[in-house]
Amino acid sequence: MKSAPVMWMRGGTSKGGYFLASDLPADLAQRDAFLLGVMGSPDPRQIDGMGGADPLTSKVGVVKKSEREGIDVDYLFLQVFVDQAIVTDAQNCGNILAGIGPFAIERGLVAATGDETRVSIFMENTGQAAVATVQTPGGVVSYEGDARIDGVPGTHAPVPLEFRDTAGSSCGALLPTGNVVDVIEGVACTLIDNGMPCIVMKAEDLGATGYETREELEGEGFAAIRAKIESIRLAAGPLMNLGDVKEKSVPKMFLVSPPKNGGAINTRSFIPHRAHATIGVLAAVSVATASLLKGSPANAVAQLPEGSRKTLSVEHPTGEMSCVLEVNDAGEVTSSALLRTARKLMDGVVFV
Ligand code: NQM
Repeated sequence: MKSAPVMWMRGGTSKGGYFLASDLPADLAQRDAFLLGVMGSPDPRQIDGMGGADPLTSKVGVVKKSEREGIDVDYLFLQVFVDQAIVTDAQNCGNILAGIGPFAIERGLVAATGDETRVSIFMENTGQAAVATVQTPGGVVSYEGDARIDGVPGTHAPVPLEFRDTAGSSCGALLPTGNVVDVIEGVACTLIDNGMPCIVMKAEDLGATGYETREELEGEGFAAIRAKIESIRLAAGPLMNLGDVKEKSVPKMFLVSPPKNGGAINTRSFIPHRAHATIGVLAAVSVATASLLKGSPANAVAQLPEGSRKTLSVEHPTGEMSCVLEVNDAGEVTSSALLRTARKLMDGVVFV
């Protein structure tokens, strides 16, 4: 295949190509080869493709009308590696998810229902559902508005996202080892999956402050810590039911420290080999959930609000992401909600 219709969108703090499933090759090897060509991978600069030389801008959403009860569309997320010839569905992405509702309405898969349209989305990567609320004044998707999210300049139309039952999305259980803390390579870690497989560690236990910039995290001075983080990740993969994770983009790795700007917890994330400029959506939900677990490294540094409906502001290198968590009497997180925005950047045909 040499070309396909595509919409390029920013979803949250990520960016990528949004395709109808019917516009991509049905054969998975052919699909992946096509998408590598679209992004210009493998090449650290992705000079011969649309990718932005960053895992956060080398992403794909594949959408089709759903045949599932109560669901509007099915969404498959694909991470196209930048410098390796890998396309993986082993992770979900809550940022690209923010563009799925608008895209589904724009492509006529979902009819607008008044000023706001709720789109229910089945996330094929993890077999779970989300609901996105899209602004549709006059029945047309609007990207303009007053909502602001850290990591994105300006303001845009709000796209609130709601999740239920995300525990164990990829690992089979919220705590795949059954433990709040596992000590790996001498470091106390929480191996957790509330929508995204994550490993949460105290920054200070790795010799970091937790307040480094993305450049510092990716610099020479941090190389030894990065190597340690990667060896913990490789050891933890099988414990999290993810198998050998050498060539997988999960689990994501988190260094946590006390909040500095009035939030609940401060984070620095590796996804897993680049430092995140902000934080992933389901990753933030997973880290916020870890912070509620007594005895966990995250709990030790967190400032937690009272009540069964908690807004946890998760601080990251360029601001914060507020996660609204509903907690039941047993202290378990039953649902989460976050604010994102999205924007249509172009609609056309991409060539390889
Ligand atoms: O955790 C990046 C992103 C993500 C993932 C990554 C995400 C999520 O910020 O739901 O959004 O972890 O590779 O887009």
